Amino acid sequence: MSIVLFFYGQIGHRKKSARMALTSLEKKNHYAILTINRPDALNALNEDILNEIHEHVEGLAGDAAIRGLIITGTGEKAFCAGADIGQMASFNPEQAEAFARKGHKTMNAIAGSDLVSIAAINGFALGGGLELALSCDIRIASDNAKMGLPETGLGIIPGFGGTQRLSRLVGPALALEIILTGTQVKSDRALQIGLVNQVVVQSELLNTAEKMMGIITGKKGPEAQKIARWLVHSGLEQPLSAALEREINEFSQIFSREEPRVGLTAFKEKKEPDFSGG
Ligand code: CO8
Repeated sequence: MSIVLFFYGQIGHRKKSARMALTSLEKKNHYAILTINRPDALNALNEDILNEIHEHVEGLAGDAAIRGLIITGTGEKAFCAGADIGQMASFNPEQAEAFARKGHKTMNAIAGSDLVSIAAINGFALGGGLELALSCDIRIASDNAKMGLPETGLGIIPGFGGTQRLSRLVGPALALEIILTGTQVKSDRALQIGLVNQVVVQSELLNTAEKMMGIITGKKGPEAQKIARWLVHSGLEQPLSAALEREINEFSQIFSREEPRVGLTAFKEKKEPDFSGG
């Protein structure tokens, strides 16, 4: 049975007493689904939403049963249309830095946690919305999704990690094309350039993300997955020779754990491995 938790925050332009859920968290078997609930502003990220996402991720990190996180947005129009433009309009440099740091803290919490993350992109993912998706391990988009970093058209730059995470994912030339033209990349092209892993019809989006997450958090060795994920991410910041050396080291170290015995023996005995013993 799934458990639904609601977090409440304040919407800037509403009266103080009027509070509504800005994000929701639904726990399934071994993963959780985090949904941004601000459809009237196309799920744009204000400080409250950034705080809530961060709290959810921190909370899940303390839940040993949960190994994965799917992030999506309410409705069929937008995953997230970016940082709250209204909130940013009056920023001075100090406020801009504080907001950028808050965004980075949230994105880094997702990327740096032990949770495997999938962004289920159900429509527009622009600016901070795409940056949120880029902080996830895997992106699955609906066929109506449009992704981009339109910030330079607003006279600002991507400030929640986009200049770095996008170029690492698709390469500097495509990242610069996307950033400097501010174009909205449709899902078929996003698939072509490796910005998303898969494109499905809107009605199948969450099912597809859940199915993939079910496979990931199902019958695989959780420690092996954790190490492999860490090697992929941390290796991007290292010279190849050092990253390859680290792989050898981790490969040898894993044999001091129980998981290889469980997995390799099960294969020999033609049984399903049971990694639940840890
Ligand atoms: N922030 C606040 N409100 C928004 C945002 C946003 N990013 N995007 C849409 N909305 C609101 C609209 O104002 C509108 O509200 P209202 O009904 O009250 O007028 C409502 O959502 C619906 O939007 P539209 O009427 O515009 O819907 P359309 O279908 O006509 O257009 C678009 C959809 C194309 C997505 C359009 O809304 C749009 O262009 N939105 C802005 C997209 C954008 O530029 N995003 C980047 C923002 S900047 C950013 O993310 C920087 C991140 C780093 C920050 C660093 C910190 C300093």
